[in-house]
Amino acid sequence: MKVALQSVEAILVDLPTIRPHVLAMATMHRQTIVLVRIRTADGIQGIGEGTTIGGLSYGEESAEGIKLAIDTYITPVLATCDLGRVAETMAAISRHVVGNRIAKSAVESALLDVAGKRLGIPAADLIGGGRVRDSMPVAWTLASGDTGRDIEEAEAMIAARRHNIFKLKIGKRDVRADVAHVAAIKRAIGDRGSVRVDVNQGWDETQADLGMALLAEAGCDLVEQPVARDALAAMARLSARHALPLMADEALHGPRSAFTIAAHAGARVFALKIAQSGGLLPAREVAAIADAAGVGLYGGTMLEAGVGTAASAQLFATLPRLAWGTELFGPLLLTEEILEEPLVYADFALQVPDGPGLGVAIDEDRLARFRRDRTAPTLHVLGGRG
Ligand code: MUC
Ligand code: MG
Repeated sequence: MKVALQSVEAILVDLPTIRPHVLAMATMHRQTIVLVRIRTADGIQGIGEGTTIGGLSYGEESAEGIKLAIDTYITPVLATCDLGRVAETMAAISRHVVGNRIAKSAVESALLDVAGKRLGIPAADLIGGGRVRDSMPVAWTLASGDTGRDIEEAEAMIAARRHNIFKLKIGKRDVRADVAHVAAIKRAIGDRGSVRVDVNQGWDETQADLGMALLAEAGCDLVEQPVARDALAAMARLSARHALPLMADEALHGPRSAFTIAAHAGARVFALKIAQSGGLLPAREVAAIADAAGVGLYGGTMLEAGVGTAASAQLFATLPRLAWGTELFGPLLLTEEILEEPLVYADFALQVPDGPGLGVAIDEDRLARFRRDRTAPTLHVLGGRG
């Protein structure tokens, strides 16, 4: 029987961060997430999340644009679809909406939540034939902007057994100053943790050559997106010249870009993100391309809150190879929890929620407190049962 749409809500939610998060292109003091709530005519509610970083400074989609794409262009397509058929619904959306991968990922997550709830199984069982792991390692990003504070933060994380993989945000300062910062943190942590960097496209190829050579000496394990996302030839040359693995992040936009990067040996590792890929299903295709090409996988984040993090975890739980772990720490960077039950982080890992669908529920009181349109929610209500 066709599963018809009852209503769609795309809700902007502003959540403060626990400290300023300093990236090469922006300093975050809060995170804006877009929560999507899809209700079906037969009474099931699915939730999804679309989130980006730093307004429009990271990519082409902003939180406000994600909401607009869903409200104005995706909702009318959803109204024509059998929502029980997730892949078919997403294909219909893609016929009408080009790009807008984060918006699509949020909607696809909500549809998988609906589908899982209908069948009483986790989303992982729908998309990948089930889990191959119940928990996954989680990195923490040190990005306070201050070396001493970052070391204190790393020490506290190790002591609490929460994280022992650290990603350092660099690319804003002179290369040597950045490497000195990384080297100081690695010296303090020693063998108790892995230190990696994310340059967020901050370098040109010459700077990257110098940076990668110095970072290797400093004991860094991985360099994420050192050069511009469209500098594929430079990524390939850097990958060929340096033993230190280069990870593609901003360069990845779903399966086709993954194939192109892999075919040109532009990266040794992929930062796999459901948002950047356009959903869990296309992200799984990216993972398959990586596996076939011998490219390592790292479970990436767009610093989503609980819903997007749970959706990512549902996918990452199904991947046979996840050599570099994940960075699904988004909810821990926020001062406010909007899930009824927070995700569980313990022993350096995130536990995969095991309820039906995404396995998480929204705390409605907290959502009401932090949604941007506290007085006038946008709810698209469509016809009755169909
Ligand atoms: C990015 O570029 O990888 C992920 C973790 C973090 O601190 O920032 C993000 C975005
Ligand atoms: Mg990155």
